[in-house]
Parts: sequence; C-alpha cells; structure tokens
Amino acid sequence: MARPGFSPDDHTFMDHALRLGRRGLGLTWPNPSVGCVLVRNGAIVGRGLTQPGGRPHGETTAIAHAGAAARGSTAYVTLEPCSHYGRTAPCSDALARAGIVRVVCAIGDPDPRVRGRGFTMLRAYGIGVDVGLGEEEAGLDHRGHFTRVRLGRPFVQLKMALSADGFVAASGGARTAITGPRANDRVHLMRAMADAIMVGIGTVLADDPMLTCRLPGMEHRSPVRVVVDSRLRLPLASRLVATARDVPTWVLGTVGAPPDAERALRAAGCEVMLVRRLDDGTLDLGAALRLIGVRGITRVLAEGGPRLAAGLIGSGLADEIVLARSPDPLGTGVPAFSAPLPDRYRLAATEPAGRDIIETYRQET
Ligand code: AOF
Ligand code: ZN
Repeated sequence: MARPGFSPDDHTFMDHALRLGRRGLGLTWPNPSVGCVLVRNGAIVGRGLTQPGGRPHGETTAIAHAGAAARGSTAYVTLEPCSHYGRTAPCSDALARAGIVRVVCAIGDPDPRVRGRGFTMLRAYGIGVDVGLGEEEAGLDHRGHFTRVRLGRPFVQLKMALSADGFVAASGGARTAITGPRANDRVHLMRAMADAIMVGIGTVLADDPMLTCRLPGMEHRSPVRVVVDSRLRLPLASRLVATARDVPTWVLGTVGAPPDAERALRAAGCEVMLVRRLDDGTLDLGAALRLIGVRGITRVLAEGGPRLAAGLIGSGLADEIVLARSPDPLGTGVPAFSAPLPDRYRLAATEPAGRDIIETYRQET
C-alpha cells in the first residue's frame, strides 16, 4: 500500500535498497547490513551495501559506485546514515559532500553514537530527509543490530525440524532426517544469513554435525559455530573440532569446566569462553549471549536440540521460532517441546517447502 508522502517510485527504490541490504546479512557483523540506492532523474546511478566485516558502509559504497553521477541524486537508504567519526567520516557528511539533495530513509538507528543525529546533520546540510518508508521490513532486517544495541545480546532465531507427531529425532538420539531437501535448503539459507549458529552439546554428540552453509556458491557464508557445552565434552575427533581452523568454532563452557579439556580444545583451534552457572546448575544462556554479543555477533540461529530450545524459550531469549514441520510421523522419538509454546509467540508466517511446512513464530515484545 502506498504510504502518504511517498511516490510509487519511492516505494520501488526503497524496496530495491532493502533487497540489497538483505544480501549482506550474516557478513557484516558487528555492523548492520545497510542497502543504499542513488537515483537521479528516475534512473539508478549508484548502489551499495555494507561490506563484509561492516566497513565501508552502504552509503559510501553507493557513492563510490556512482562517482560524479551522485550529484543531485536522491539516496534511498535502509538505516539512518551514521553521524559518528570512525575510521572514516560519517556517512551523513559523505552524502552531503557527494551532492545528494534528498535522503529517503526507512528507520532511525538506535546506536547511541547516532540516534537521530544522522538526520539532524543531513537537515543542517540542507538535504531533504523523509523517514519511515519500508520501516517495518527494515525493522525486521536490522533486528540483529537493534537487539544488540537495546538488549546487549544478539537476536536469536530458534529453528527446529519436527515430525508430524512432534518429535525432533528417533529415540536413542540417532541422527534422523525429518524434513526434505527444500526445507533443508531453506535452513542452509538461514545459516548464511546468521552471524553465528548455536547448538547444544547433546546435538553434537548425537549428530556430529558440520553446521556450515552448503548451498552451492554460498559455502563462504558459513557462520561462526557456537557450541553450548558446560563441561567441555566436545570430542576432539568431532567434525566441528576437525574443521575449527577453517570455520570459527566457539565453545561456551561454564566456570569450573575441566582445564585440560579447555587447553586441548584451544590447541585444536577452538575458542573457549566460560560463563557462570545459574543456581540450578545450568549454563547462564543470557550471559553466554551477551558474551558473544560483545564479540560482535548480532544474529544467532539456534539449531537445537530440545534442551537448548527449552532453555532459550524458558528464559525469554528466543526472539523468533522457526518450525520446519514434516507431514510424516516418526511414531516414537525425542519430543521437541515438553510444553506448548508460550502464548507470547504469535504465528507470523507459514510457507510451504516441498512436502514440509515452515512456520515462523515471533515473540511479542
Ligand atoms: C551507516 N551505514 O552501512 C552501517 C551503519 O564501527 P563503525 O564506525 O563502522 O560504525 C558502526 C555503526 O554504524 C553501527 O553500530 C551502526 O550504528 C552504524 N552502521 N551506518 O550509516 C552502514 N552499517
Ligand atoms: Zn555510515
């Protein structure tokens, strides 16, 4: 639906900027992935998105792409242009210097270094600023950055594959294929768009997973692998440890875990981080997430198993739950949940993937 104050062209170009920005999800941490499109006389003269590692920013990338053609153009940008001096001058400055006459922006940046100052700076330069087009999509795309800025931890998406009768694996914990190839591809795409993928040690011991993105051409987008492993039981012979020098592998143990296990994992190329135990003896997942947030992770895909899922849901840390549901029953096995999903989760999307159905639930905030 057209939004008052914005033309059909505005909508088209903002959609384009949003799609560009989404391409960088999973690559730009600790920074958000921002898309920017420069338009003059109805034609696109420059496009850019935040580069891997977070710099250069989307706007400066688009300006460099446009060169002299940027002068007199409108910038469509998915996040408030920055106003702080990092390694380079702020994007708001760069837009003014490039001769941009109007900025259409989806949403403000809550980062305390920016928070409205970007808009103020642009207006002070005499640039027209219109905010709010594509706000809802941008709010979803930038959830990693926003959650990290506001709550000091990454955004957490919890994914589980369920049989028709609600099991995640056969009894005994053996590796079980639940969903088909289409749903599995979707999960690999979710991995590519995450900064980190998190599993519990139970899943590693049962499945010996790789946790990489194996979509053709997207292998380089494998996220950091994080194993929640209180007592540091991760086997040195596991595929995760064997590949730890190629794909970053972080092991989250608790204070008091065996020091020799810690040394051995470090020597094998893993990073070991220790967090405190809660009174009930379990690892403090909130503290663990804050720790990886400090390291720059903004988007976590948690892929099981049931114990990690219960911990994340129970502590209010699962912001989004994605259920890949198979039409086939298993008959018996390991149940996904011991209780129904709490009421605060609302079904936001349902999408077919081959014979399976992918449901997305969001926690109301
Ligand atoms: C933009 N455009 O493409 C991005 C922005 O550490 P720095 O100096 O790179 O700044 C990071 C902050 O800049 C980050 O926390 C967020 O507020 C903003 N990200 N801003 O103008 C971009 N990625
Ligand atoms: Zn910037």
